[in-house]
Amino acid sequence: MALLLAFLTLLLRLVSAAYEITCANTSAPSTLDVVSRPLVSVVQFFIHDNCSLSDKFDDNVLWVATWPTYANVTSENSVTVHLTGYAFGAPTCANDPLSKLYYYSRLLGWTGHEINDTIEDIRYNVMQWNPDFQPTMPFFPADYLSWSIHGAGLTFSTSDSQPRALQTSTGRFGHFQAFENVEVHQQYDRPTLFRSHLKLTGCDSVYETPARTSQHYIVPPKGLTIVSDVDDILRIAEVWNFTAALSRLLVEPFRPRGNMNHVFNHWADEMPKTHFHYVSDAPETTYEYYVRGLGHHYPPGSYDFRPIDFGSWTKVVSPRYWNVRRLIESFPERRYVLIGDTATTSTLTAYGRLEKEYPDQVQCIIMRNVDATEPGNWILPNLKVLPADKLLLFNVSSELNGMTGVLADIEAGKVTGCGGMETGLPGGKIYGLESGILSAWKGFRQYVGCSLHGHRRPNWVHCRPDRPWKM
Ligand SMILES: *[C@@H]1O[C@H](CO)[C@@H](O)[C@H](O)[C@H]1NC(C)=O
Ligand SMILES: *[C@@H]1O[C@H](CO)[C@@H](O)[C@H](O)[C@H]1NC(C)=O
Ligand SMILES: *[C@@H]1O[C@H](CO)[C@@H](O)[C@H](O)[C@H]1NC(C)=O
Ligand SMILES: *[C@@H]1O[C@H](CO)[C@@H](O)[C@H](O)[C@H]1NC(C)=O
Ligand SMILES: *[C@@H]1O[C@H](CO)[C@@H](O)[C@H](O)[C@H]1NC(C)=O
Ligand SMILES: CC(=O)N[C@H]1CO[C@H](CO)[C@@H](O)[C@@H]1O
Repeated sequence: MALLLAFLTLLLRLVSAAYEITCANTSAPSTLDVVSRPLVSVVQFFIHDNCSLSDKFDDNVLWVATWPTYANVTSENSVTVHLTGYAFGAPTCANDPLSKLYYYSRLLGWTGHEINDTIEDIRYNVMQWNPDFQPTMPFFPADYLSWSIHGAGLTFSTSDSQPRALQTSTGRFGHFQAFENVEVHQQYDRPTLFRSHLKLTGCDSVYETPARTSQHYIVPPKGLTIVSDVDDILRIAEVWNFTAALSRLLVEPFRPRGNMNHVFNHWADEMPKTHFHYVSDAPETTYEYYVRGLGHHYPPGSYDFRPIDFGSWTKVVSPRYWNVRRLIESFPERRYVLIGDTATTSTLTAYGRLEKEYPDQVQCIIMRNVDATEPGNWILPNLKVLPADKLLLFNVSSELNGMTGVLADIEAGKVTGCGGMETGLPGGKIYGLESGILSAWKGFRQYVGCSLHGHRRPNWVHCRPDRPWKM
């Protein structure tokens, strides 16, 4: 009887709880929206169950989240700015450190770790790293536990223009994306920063909607753009180890990988006209961690993340491809060097496809061979999707030391491809279909076998990250 009651209560909360605030301009749901709704409800329930519904918004503030983007020069005195981000409301409880620790330790529990006294452990450890750990610290951002703002309009303004409405409104999970024309009175020969303000409109007047300052780099039509993935190439993430990846993302400080920060900063010093664009497939709700960390260690640049938007299936599946494609279409006369690592399969497929479709723009693909340095990695790369004649594989960042002059030549249009630095595909270790099947099986064993069973897993499931774990 009690079980039935609990089940009914759960069911009721699943169907009744839509963790969203609706404003004036809601859009009709896409087919994918409708199909994914039951799954989304379950996920939302698990995300929100520690924050009571009455706790909604004590402060009644609806926020806009956004990150540095790019702007292309459209004519002599105007640029087209890429605007993207999401709108959210953070319930008071989402900023409560204890609630954050509760969610974090529960996530750890799913990876198979004993969580009896983890809350105290984590609290202790977080304090070690951040003695002034405050509820507002980026650690496990409130955005994760936030409510989405559906159907809000946006106004855009700059220091010398009046607010005007964007031709878009926020989607079901708060996501928005638009291009907007801005008048400028200057010529640009290198990426140049300017600021604008975004403000939500069309929501109930009980909510406060503060304006958010956003940053944009005006990038000239010609030159070199370095597009880079972030996880396991620019920062230590260890995406193949769920426990480590989770802890690195949610509690540890951002740590650059290898000496890639020195390599990038050297390139930026030597080639001040180069544009850097950072692309991650991490959901956009983690943007603050990435923008803060990369901003601290790497040259300034623009960003793209995985949009929380179920508008179309292809965009859900391959956000990296669509993000870089949008960038190339905005600057069709620029040349591109794409950087990533072999443990992120989405990078391999996206880069391979982009090179096929934009062979004149995509000059060189630089990939870190993760297998050479990280024995724990079980993800097998399908390197065959990459063009052998434009591929530079490296093991450690010192191999990129001779690259600066080559990049300058690519920028100047003096050389094509990787300017003679190509390594081609390595002999022996190339996986085709085999890579998909083997990775899927190993991934299945790790995530389903190890993660879902928790610490009660049967002995025959040999879990690689299956060790007692303390931070
Ligand atoms: C965790 O807590 C349960 C119940 O309080 C207890 O039975 C169990 O022994 C504890 N496990 C560890 C490893 O402390
Ligand atoms: C509502 O959104 C659509 C696009 O999503 C836009 O064309 C329209 O102008 C918006 N209407 C209002 C009143 O903001
Ligand atoms: C600027 O970017 C927009 C959006 O991608 C694109 O439609 C337009 O063609 C670009 N303008 C130029 C001059 O390349
Ligand atoms: C990179 O590592 C691979 C092993 O994964 C090795 O075969 C290769 O020789 C290494 N390359 C260099 C330049 O050290
Ligand atoms: C996974 O990460 C945890 C925590 O950093 C570590 O203790 C464990 O040894 C890792 N497992 C592997 C296989 O690298
Ligand atoms: C708002 C709220 O209910 N927070 C609770 C979330 O769970 C942790 C651990 O059980 C509690 O300590 C918080 O008070």
